[in-house]
Amino acid sequence: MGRTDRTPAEPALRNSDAPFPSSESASTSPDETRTATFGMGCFWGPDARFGALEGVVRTRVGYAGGTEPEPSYYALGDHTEVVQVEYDPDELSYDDLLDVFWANHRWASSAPKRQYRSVVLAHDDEQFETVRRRRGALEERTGQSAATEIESLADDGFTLAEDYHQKYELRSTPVVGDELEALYGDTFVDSTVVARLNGFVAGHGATDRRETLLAELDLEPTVISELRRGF
Ligand code: MHO
Repeated sequence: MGRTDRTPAEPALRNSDAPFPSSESASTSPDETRTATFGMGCFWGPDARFGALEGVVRTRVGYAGGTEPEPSYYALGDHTEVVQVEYDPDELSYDDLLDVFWANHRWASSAPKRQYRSVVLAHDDEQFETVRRRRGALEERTGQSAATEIESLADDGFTLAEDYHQKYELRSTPVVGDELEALYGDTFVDSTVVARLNGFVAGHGATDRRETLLAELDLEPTVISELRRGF
């Protein structure tokens, strides 16, 4: 008796009711988050890169920017692989995310396929104008013209990709991927801890942040040592 059936927000954490890793934010959970959507080549890499950033609450990969109904990886139609980043605006700005976006893909040449094009899907007019201004400044600074397209994301414009594409780096880490998938179940994709670990195993994030998160994890020693190998 006395037990509750409440599902812990982050089952891998020692304090598994915590919705957010304590070391990552002064607040336990941001009241308000914002979302940004970027196409920048194969979505596996950006999923990890953004997931490692302090202030990012969750990442998801999917398909957007086309008209084909119900796209999937093998029936993409005119869609593009994108990463959707949900973030705490008190910790990160949209401009910070745009810095990461342009610093980490080939924006100056058009991609060989529409699947991998450079595109920002703006969630509102403010984002749209910010990207326009920033793209102009980038071109001016570098003297190169940017292939990056700017479009408005329709309300139903994002289709979540198949499970096996979500947090790909972590999923493909031996032992760890299976363990975390089993532990999190349906909440794997939306977990902040899983997003961080996906980034950290891909080599992103500072050592002290990786170690702090490791110390908060309530996982088998074999899982921890596999994670550490990836770090
Ligand atoms: N790395 C793969 C692309 C996968 S991505 C989800 C490849 O080189 O074919 O598009």
